[in-house]
Amino acid sequence: MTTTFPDGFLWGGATAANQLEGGYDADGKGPSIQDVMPKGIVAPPTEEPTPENLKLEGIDHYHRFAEDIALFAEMGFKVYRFSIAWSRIFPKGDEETPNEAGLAFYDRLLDELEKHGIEPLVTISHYETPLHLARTYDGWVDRRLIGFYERYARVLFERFGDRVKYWLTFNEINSVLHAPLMSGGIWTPKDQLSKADLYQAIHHELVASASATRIAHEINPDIKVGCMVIAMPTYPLTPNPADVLAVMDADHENLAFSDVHVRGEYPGYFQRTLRDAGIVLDITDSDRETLKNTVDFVSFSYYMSVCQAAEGGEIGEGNIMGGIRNPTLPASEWGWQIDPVGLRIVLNQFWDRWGKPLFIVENGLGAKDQLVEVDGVTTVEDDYRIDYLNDHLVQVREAIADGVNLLGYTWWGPIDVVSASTAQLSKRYGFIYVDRNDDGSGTLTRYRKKSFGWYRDLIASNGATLTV
Ligand code: BGP
Repeated sequence: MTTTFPDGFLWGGATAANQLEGGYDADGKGPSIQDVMPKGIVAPPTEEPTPENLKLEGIDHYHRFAEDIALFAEMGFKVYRFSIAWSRIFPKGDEETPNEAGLAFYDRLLDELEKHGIEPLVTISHYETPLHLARTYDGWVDRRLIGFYERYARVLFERFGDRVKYWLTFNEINSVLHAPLMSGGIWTPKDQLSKADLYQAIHHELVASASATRIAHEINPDIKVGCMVIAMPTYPLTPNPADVLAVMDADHENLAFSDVHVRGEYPGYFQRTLRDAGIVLDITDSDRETLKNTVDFVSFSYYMSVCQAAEGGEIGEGNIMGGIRNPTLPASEWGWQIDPVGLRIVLNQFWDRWGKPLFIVENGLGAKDQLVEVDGVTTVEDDYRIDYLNDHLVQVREAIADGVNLLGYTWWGPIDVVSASTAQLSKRYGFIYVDRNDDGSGTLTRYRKKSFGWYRDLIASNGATLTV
């Protein structure tokens, strides 16, 4: 058996608290923005949590985490990426002292991972800003969020820093321009926000991220902190230089966030964007110093590529930012275009650009699954998911052969969770099926899909069972 995956490659899966935990008000948890987003990003938030919001119960991981982690262990996971719900730790977000019961929950979760020898990878903020911070401060538009986040991050590093080596500061930080509420906790509706407000919010998040990196390294120099961005390779729709230039502009908008995280300062093209828009950001000398605390690695989600053009082209569906449809590629049932080669391209692009270790912390296929009985066992014959996974990992193997330094790969939603964009449960990513439906019905029983055994064998062989 041959494999180009390095020894110690971190195979696993990734989730986010608000999409699977449930227990939305358990043990002193305060409401987060997700508790009032019953439709994800496809409709405005509600005033109060409403029963039709599937995230309030999620898949009840809050009470079933031991069972779920045992299933991950059965697949041989080396790493599990999860997020900490900010409002479990600081229910409103601006308190002085944390909620002990919230911290204790993550102690128990980490105990379970340790029992199975699974390395934790923790996202500090995954689309779940405390609702109070959104409503009272308008989220990251307000500079005071930096201090609240620093306090929160410090509590986490002090409590868990000797048990958790890998940390991510913000999930998909480059999505703020596209999903201001979900990504930036910004309560003002998107169409009423000025560009200046959005860029100021971005600046505050970037400073908070760098500050958290500094705090983590002070508390424990062994901690590795990464940024996390949506990777969306962008192709010119035609060879027309104007289209290639449109790609450059789109790349700049997407990559600025990691450029700052890796280089510790704003790139020239970003400053030009601000100049051209007549925006003068409030950036203090102390902010500039803080930004110099650069990340140890770059992590990203990868679902799809897009095209860009100076004019024309048909806008397609996509992961938050989207773009022009590529006429050469197939798409998922939700219109996200499937492009395994794009993953190799983006891995090379990122490695060439930053020379920092990379981590694929999300990749996956949302699909409608059908439960069936096979030899008396309830399962899902999800060959489409296996094909997607196989084809993407073949390209990952190629990228590693190209010389890319890759720490690991975590499949998005190894167990079915509530979708971030549409808040559906029927958009399933898991190797484990959860009996819960979009109308909230279901027993919450877990079933192993066909992909469960496929991924288990793949991990056991360190990638050697891939087929071309
Ligand atoms: C990413 C988010 C995740 C996740 C994933 C799949 O953008 O970081 O939280 O949900 O996309 O997206 P969706 O759930 O919308 O299908």
